[in-house]
Amino acid sequence: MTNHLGDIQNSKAIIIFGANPAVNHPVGFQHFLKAKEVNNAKIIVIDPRFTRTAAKADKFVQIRGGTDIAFIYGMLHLIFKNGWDDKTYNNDRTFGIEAVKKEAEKWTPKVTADVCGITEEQLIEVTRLYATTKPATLIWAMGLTQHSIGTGNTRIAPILQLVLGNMGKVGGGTNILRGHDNVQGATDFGCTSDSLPGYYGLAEGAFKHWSRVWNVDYEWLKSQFDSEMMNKPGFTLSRWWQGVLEEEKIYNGKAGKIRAMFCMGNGLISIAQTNKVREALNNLELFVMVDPFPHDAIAYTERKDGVYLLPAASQMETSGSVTATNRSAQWRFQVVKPLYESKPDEEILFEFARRLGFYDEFTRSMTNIAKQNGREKFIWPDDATREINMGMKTIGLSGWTPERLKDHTTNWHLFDTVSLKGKGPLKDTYYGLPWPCWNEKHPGSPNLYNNSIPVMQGGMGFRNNFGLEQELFGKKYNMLASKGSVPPKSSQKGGYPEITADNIEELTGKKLTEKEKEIVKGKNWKTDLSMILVNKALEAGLCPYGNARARMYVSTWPDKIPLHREPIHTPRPDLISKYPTYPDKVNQFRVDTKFASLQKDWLKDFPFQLNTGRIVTHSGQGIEARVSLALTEINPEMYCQLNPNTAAELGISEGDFVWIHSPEGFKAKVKVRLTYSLKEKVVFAPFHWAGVAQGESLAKNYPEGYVPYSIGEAINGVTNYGYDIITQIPETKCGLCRIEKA
Ligand SMILES: Nc1nc2c(c(=O)[nH]1)N[C@H]1C(S)=C(S)[C@@H](COP(=O)(O)OP(=O)(O)OC[C@H]3O[C@@H](n4cnc5c(=O)[nH]c(N)nc54)[C@H](O)[C@@H]3O)O[C@H]1N2
Ligand SMILES: Nc1nc2c(c(=O)[nH]1)N[C@H]1C(S)=C(S)[C@@H](COP(=O)(O)OP(=O)(O)OC[C@H]3O[C@@H](n4cnc5c(=O)[nH]c(N)nc54)[C@H](O)[C@@H]3O)O[C@H]1N2
Ligand SMILES: [Mo]
Repeated sequence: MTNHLGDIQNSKAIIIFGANPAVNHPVGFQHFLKAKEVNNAKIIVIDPRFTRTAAKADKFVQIRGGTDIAFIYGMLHLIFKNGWDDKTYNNDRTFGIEAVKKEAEKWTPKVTADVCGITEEQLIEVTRLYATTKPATLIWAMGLTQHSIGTGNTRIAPILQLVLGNMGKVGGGTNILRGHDNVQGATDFGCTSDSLPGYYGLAEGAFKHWSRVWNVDYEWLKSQFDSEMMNKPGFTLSRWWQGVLEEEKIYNGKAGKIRAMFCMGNGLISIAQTNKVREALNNLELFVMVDPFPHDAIAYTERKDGVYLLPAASQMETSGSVTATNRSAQWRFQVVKPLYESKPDEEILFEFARRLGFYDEFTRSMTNIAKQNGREKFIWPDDATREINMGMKTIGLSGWTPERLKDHTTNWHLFDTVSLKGKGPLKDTYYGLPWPCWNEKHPGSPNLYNNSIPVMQGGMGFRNNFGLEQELFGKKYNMLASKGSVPPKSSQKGGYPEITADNIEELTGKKLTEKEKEIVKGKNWKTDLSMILVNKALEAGLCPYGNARARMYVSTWPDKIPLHREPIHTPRPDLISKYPTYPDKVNQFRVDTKFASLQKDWLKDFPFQLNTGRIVTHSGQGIEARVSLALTEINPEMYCQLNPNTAAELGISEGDFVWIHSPEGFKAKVKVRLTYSLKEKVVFAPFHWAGVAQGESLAKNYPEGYVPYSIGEAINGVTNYGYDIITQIPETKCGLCRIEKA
């Protein structure tokens, strides 16, 4: 999220792609409604379903799933044609618009309407409204990401905002509504298989940086790995099962196939190919589940040994910082001590580290921090937070001291909900210190890339992350921002590169002492633990990461600019030759991923489109709500939705059971609810149920006395094979299926 929920109240137009905040972010959605009521903002919803969010919209366009790139190019076509693009902004602050313009030429209203399944008038009306209203914000969530072209989707949306000059503006930006409590924090802290904490990557330099922070010898760290694999991304959550089953080639170094699984806080049945997950669970040698609840995934294995369920304490029983969707942090204070035998996650991890023989290394930097503060033992989670302050420069977490975070949380009544600005003792800070919060004096950055305010008030340009020069159409482009395009009070008059020991004196115009020079030698702002480089840059009004151009064109990616590609299982096979998916990909996160080899005309056998998502009374994989009697009572059973006309054609009535068949040969038995919110031949199903597999109840497999109040077919048993080309997120929003009356 570049801006924040309150800031949406400053928007005059809000376009929502593939998000249903009325249902999934009902508290945050209040800000959208206020923008409409108080600021007369126009809400535009682009979704294959007429959702509760769409019910509040001024304009709703019911596009075919998986065609957002086409739709946005259709908008861009009209924007360029009518001169609605912000030329000064793009001249000064972006790179690659020529390539976008060239692609947009192809997307006339006629072509776009055909691909998206809409009318030309709808596209024209929405584009005129959105492009001529400022400031305007763009919202997205899972409707854009869960596709084989998910990465393309999440690039084209900011490109639209850049072309219109909406990025880095109050009331503008791209506001991506994140999922779980603290999912932003989990991402920042490196819970992905291709990066160390803080997006440092997996290169040797990244490991060396963190070994300095952790105070462990780099060689020791290296010795923990199969050296060949240390710098390679691991398996992803969506494909771990392939590493167990080894049906296809895996690239897992000396270790070979996966034999053990330790799962902490995930539903497991929430990923696509549930039947493969089930098989993999049965084939592990060891399966450890750390969760507050006796979990559905346990029921998916028949095994009687090698399975351990460790009771985790819940969030009420733990404390520490959690990061909200807008990159701001709050301190969570413990409400009660862990009940019964449960333990907080970190204690379980400490215990593992102890038994595996690396507790000392695991906790060393916290112990050092304690000693520096005259204490014998580290304090959890305060000293862990201080460790992060020291190491996570990339996203600017140095200013998130435990003291400041607690101060903000306990005094939250002192902050304005629209601007996030504090009052009284907390004036000149923004609530939760949204990152980057460069140092202990920095107020946090409510809106990313806002170059109209000084860096020490939360301003900045775009990050200099991709070198100083790029080539496009045979011409070389400087990647730094133009002269004049710079936050006020800066020692530089225009663009500048990221801060290093070598350029700091020249950029700030200030000399370092000999001692300082010695300390920062060979370092840059990301790796200098002394903070000298960051602090000196800030004193000169410079942003540590530089002041560069936002990049629309990426020469090293499969799609240099986003391209529309039909879903692997497309309901428009006639469009495959024009908009084919990618070639199959070899060794992506240690497995091969199929694209082109699977894309064909599936339609004659699987004539219905399958879309999945959420309902308000249930959550995620569902265990947390299906063990609540009150919530289960509101939505007691798994179901799918169908358009009444489609149902009538199949002789299906409300309440009938159907079999949903997938191209992979799996099936699910589900009750039908009828609704005109879906177009004909589209099926929608929530993914909150588990405990029934291809019609078979797994109730017998739960620990005795722990069957949830409601179990049901997991729709991920039939969501189709399909993964994003960069991230490997499953294509759960765009599949095909066949429906038969059960
Ligand atoms: N009550 C409740 N709230 C939740 C959750 C929950 O489980 N229950 N989960 C949380 C989590 S983890 C997350 S990630 C968020 C997710 O929040 P959302 O992304 O809002 O959730 P979804 O319902 O998965 O999908 C959003 C919308 O995308 C639409 N869509 C599907 N395909 C396409 C497409 O190709 N293009 C477009 N434009 N739209 C499409 C769907 O029809 C749906 O209306 O919600 C969070 N909030
Ligand atoms: N078909 C389809 N599939 C989807 C999606 C979709 O839209 N369609 N959406 C995807 C998305 S966006 C998401 S985020 C996933 C969600 O899928 P999951 O992440 O599997 O969902 P949750 O049910 O939230 O799982 C969280 C688990 O953590 C446990 N837990 C809660 N607090 C703690 C704690 O403090 N410690 C520990 N150790 N455990 C805890 C809960 O009891 C629960 O079992 O599903 C994905 N799958
Ligand atoms: Mo999510």
